[in-house]
Amino acid sequence: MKATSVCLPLFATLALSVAVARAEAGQLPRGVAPSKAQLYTSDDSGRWKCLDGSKTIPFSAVNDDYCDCKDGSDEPGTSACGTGYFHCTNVGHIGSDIKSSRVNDGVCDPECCDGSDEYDGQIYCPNICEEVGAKAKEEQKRVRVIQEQGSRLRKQYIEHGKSVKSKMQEEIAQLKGKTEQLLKDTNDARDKLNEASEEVEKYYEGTKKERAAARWTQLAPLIKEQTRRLKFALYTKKKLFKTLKQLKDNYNKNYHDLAVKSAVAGFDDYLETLDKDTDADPPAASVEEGTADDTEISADDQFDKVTQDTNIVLREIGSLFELLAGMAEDYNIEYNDEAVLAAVTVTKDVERNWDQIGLEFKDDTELVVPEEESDETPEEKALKEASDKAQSDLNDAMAEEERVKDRIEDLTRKLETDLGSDETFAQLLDQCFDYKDIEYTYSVCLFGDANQRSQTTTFLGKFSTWVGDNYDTQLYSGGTKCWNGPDRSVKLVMSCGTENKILSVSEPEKCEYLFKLQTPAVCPILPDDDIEKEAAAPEKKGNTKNHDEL
Ligand code: MAN
Repeated sequence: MKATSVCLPLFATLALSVAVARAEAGQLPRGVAPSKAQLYTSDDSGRWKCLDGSKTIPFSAVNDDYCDCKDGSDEPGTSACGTGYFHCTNVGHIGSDIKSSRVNDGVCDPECCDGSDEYDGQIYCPNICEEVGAKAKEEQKRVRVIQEQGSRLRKQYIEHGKSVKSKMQEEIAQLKGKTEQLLKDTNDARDKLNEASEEVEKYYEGTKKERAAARWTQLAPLIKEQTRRLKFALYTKKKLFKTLKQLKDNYNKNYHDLAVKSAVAGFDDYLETLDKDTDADPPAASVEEGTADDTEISADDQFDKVTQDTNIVLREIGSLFELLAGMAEDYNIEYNDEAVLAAVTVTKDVERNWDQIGLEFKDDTELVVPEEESDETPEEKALKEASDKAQSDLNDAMAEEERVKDRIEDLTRKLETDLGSDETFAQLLDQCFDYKDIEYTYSVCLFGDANQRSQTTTFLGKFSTWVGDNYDTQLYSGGTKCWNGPDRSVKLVMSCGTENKILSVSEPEKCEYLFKLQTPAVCPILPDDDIEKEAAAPEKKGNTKNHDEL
């Protein structure tokens, strides 16, 4: 039915009583939507029943500015009831209902672009429906274009989702079929490596003596030199020991020479530690150089042993010499104690000798053990190569097993993920998006993690669930705990758009973030027919059935 009875703004001089005119026969009462016309007809005796059935009144009482019905249905065109609804026809745009209390309230309601809600002359509300309608149509067109493109993309996502899912299922079945063989391959490779290692071992065991002898030949000069140094050190130590012993036995106790007494006391202490610490004196056997025939000890061990023994003796020389040198510095020459004088002479001798020969104990003349000469035999080379190959085969087999295991895990996770109706979200699975604001860069990998980055990265949560039934809102939870607040979490709300993009990020509550993502994945699915017709519309305007609906 056409809306012919709607009043446009009346002249300001018109009185309210006139404005609240009773419906003429065949005319719709003011404020009644054309779709409700059937409800506003009088019976044969000119009476009308409130829509809630609460009362029957004369039809002429409809819109008489007096509220008769409980539901306010008798006053759709006045504010007498306030509880009913006034319909603005809004020709040129879309009709709308407003609360009847807003009729003639002196405010041009934006819902009534035709100004029909203000007809008592208090205020003039121009009809701007053409303009508003044109704008709304423009906006509708813009949205429609996005939805059409989005719909096409979403259909592609769905196709992709279906094929990806079945491919994943095939792959997982194929990989699972392979795992037993891979395990066997790894075990075989491990057995082969063990065999090859045993062969190498055996070879080394068999050539052990030969190699030990070669090493003895190689290190012999070094061991010889180290042994010579040890002998010299032992000789010096003995000399110092003997000197102190003679001093202790023969010095004249009547002189009370403190320097001498201190040296003797120090020697007594030394003797005491010697009793307790048997290791302090190197065993005589160490002085032997050893030979290649010596199967008990390797050349390297022999060299280490002689070197360690030398170091022990050097430390002792240090202690003994210190006692004598201290005394030689401070003793009382006046006493002319023969034992003391003899000890001082030996001390000076050792000092002189040490300055010349002892130089070789300095760090820069340290003996350095060379690497073992490897005259690799062809057999050894072949065995080593076989062992290396077996090791690398085992590594490859293990890596392949691991790769297949990881892939199965990844595929299982993806297959178990709720990718929305028609698997739409398979396209976005693990796709990541960033959004930069002044302070932070936010990121989310769909069905994965959300983060907040500045100097450091703060974990905002992991995908936990869809919210509601529309597949347009996701929750990421279990993020880093907020100081004095909850664990961080993200609500990701999606809207239709032609590209995947985060539009905004906010933090409505402390540590509770709101990401707005635009994506074709939530665009409405339009029938292909509609889209084709839309695309063809400019050329075939006349033939396009739905065009006016845009
Ligand atoms: C960091 C950021 C903010 C958050 C505060 C809470 O600064 O994660 O987003 O509001 O911590 O202390």
